[in-house]
Amino acid sequence: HYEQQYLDLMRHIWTSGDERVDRTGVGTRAIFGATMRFNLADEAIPLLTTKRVFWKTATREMLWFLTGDTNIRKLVEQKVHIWTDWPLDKYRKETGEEISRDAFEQRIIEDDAFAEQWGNLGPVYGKQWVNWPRYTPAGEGLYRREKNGINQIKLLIDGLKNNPGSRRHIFTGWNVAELDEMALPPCHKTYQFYVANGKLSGILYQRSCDLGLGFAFNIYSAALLVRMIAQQCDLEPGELVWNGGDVHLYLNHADLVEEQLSRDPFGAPKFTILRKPKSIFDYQISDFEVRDYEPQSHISAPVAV
Ligand code: UFP
Repeated sequence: HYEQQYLDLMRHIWTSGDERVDRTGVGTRAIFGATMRFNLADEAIPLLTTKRVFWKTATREMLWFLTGDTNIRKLVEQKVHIWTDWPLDKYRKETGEEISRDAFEQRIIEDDAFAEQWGNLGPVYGKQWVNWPRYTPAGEGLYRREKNGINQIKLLIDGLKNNPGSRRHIFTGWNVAELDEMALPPCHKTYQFYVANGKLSGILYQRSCDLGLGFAFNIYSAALLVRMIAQQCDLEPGELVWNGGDVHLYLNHADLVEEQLSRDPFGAPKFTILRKPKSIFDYQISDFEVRDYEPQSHISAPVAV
């Protein structure tokens, strides 16, 4: 089963990973460098089956990335809460107000000025993906920042269509000059693509992976992206290769690890795109269907902020 490699990695890290003090102060067990491979042929989709993964939430996030938006408002309006903790934490620290998450999100939805001031995450993924800053010489050694940046996703699709054999099908969120301004520097930081035998394969390089929580989302999202790009380029989906850098389990995820490792993976969920939109930027949540997904129950665990 495709999920076995994930469970094996989880067991390995939990039993023999390095214990490390991490940025969040929670502490982790970690290894450095890991690879997993997932076949995407025949509508296969790497959704974990040993716990429920909220694939619609991940899909909404991916569509939000592709719009270039970096304010949580549009996510919160769709009841996607995955990015709220960072701005909420900042708001509490800077104002001293002990606002609940629900109340904070409500204000983000209702109050334009509040959303503008507190809902921004800085130039995270979407901004870099479709609007990477572009500078042009303005004389006397000065440069001007252009209004429209570089759309890496559009360039990627054009490249795959026009020059499939290229070894430069890459896009990245890791804009070194702007890391300081981001709520969180990109975790799924670099994507590379490869065309052979009418199939599109992708590699995701993830510099930092919370294997208990983040991974389930990240691997599904990467597969979704390969599928959308393949469809746009009239290719079949090939394989998804996942490369992790610092792959870790948080020490307060003991219950999650124990529960998940007691379960056996089961079944083969199928994923279909119901329509071919005119570009990669025109997909809607209703375009995606998951069938035969009968996961075991959701396992909740604390997120380290
Ligand atoms: N993390 C993921 N996947 C993501 C994401 C975050 O696993 O898509 F946004 C986890 C990895 C790490 C933490 O535990 O969040 C980010 O912290 P750091 O920047 O210190 O690596």
